[in-house]
Amino acid sequence: MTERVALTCDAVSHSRIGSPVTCQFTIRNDSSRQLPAQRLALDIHDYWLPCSCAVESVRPYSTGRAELQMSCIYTQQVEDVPESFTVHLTNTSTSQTFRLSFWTYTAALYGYSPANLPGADNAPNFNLVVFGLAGGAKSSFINSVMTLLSSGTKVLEIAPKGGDMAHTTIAIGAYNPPGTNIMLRDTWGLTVDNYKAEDRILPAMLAGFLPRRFDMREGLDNNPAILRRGEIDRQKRRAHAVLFFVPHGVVTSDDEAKALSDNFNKVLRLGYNPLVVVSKVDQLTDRVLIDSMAKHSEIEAVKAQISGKFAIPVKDIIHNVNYQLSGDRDFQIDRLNFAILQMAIQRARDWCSIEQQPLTLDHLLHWNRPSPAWEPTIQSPDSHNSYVWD
Ligand SMILES: Nc1nc2c(ncn2[C@@H]2O[C@H](COP(=O)(O)OP(=O)(O)O)[C@@H](O)[C@H]2O)c(=O)[nH]1
Ligand SMILES: [Mg+2]
Repeated sequence: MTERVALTCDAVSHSRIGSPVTCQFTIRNDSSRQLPAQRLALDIHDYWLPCSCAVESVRPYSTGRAELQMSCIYTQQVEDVPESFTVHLTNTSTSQTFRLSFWTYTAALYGYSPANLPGADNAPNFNLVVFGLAGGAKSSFINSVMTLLSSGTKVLEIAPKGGDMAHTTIAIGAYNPPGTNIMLRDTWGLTVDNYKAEDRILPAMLAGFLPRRFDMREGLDNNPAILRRGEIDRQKRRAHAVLFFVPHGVVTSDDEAKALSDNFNKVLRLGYNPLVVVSKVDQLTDRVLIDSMAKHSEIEAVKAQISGKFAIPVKDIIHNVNYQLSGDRDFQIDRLNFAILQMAIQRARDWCSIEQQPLTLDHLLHWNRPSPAWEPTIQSPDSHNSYVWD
């Protein structure tokens, strides 16, 4: 007799990747015979640990319930995460595949802390500075990460993102996904007119001297009080890794490419090996939305061009796609941004694993002005109560 048994998955816990996922099932018996007590088991898979749960006997034309806790094999990587899983009832031929429509890939990240790493200087968080061209999708990336590290099903929009000048990031932002040791620092976008070679704003920012909400247009030439205040606890804001956002179209603009190249080299001289993120690659191919981690020829071609132009190994360049509209989470977008975040944290850990020479106040005060020392009018640091020194 073929059993007339239907299996539906009613709920999947909003789990973080790496931590167990709890799924609730309904077992409907559409036959006139009692369904015996049995087990509901996950099909063998490279990503999941084998697991099963008890299913009580189900009377004719009735339903039963089961709850399965699925844990991943801890050595598995983000690339291995499947988008769907299959379960079967052990005493019948019923088997069903379900999609996991969203994921939060974060258990591994929650374990990371800079504490005890010699170069971290007791900083509580990994400070990941999101830098790059204005309109390069920096703030959108931060929103993608805040969504990724949340446990909900909806896309979050926390960092103000652009589209028009009024919404472009000017002040420094700092975003700490709840429960993590990650602080994403949003910055003023690079254009052909800012972050000039003689400007100390980027070194001051990376060295942790500048607070959240600091308007980066203000500059520092008339503002040494900020640097003096920032020096007190600069180690907790000091950058541990820099993500360098390059929209794919940059390869067509020489001026912007030069500004990027100059600042890329400046970041290198300041002791960081930036992770280059080529953004908005959905404009190159839609296929990235279907398999975000695969190699797509259009994207690989742009990576090769950028690699040649900036002398960066292709393996240090990763692509990015963000959530565009608030709505529901997406497996492929989460998956790709998790990979970016994981690479950035690895860079931060590498950076922290060696004792780093901090840039001093003296160094910043004398930035590009060897002598005499720069000492313009002193302002009171209290004049900017809105600053947040976190
Ligand atoms: N096509 C596409 N557009 C994006 C993507 N990410 C961001 N954008 C858009 O690019 C514009 C600039 O984004 P924003 O995050 O403000 O850039 P920022 O200046 O670097 O912070 C906004 O209109 C975003 O909606 C993406 O992955 N694909
Ligand atoms: Mg921005």
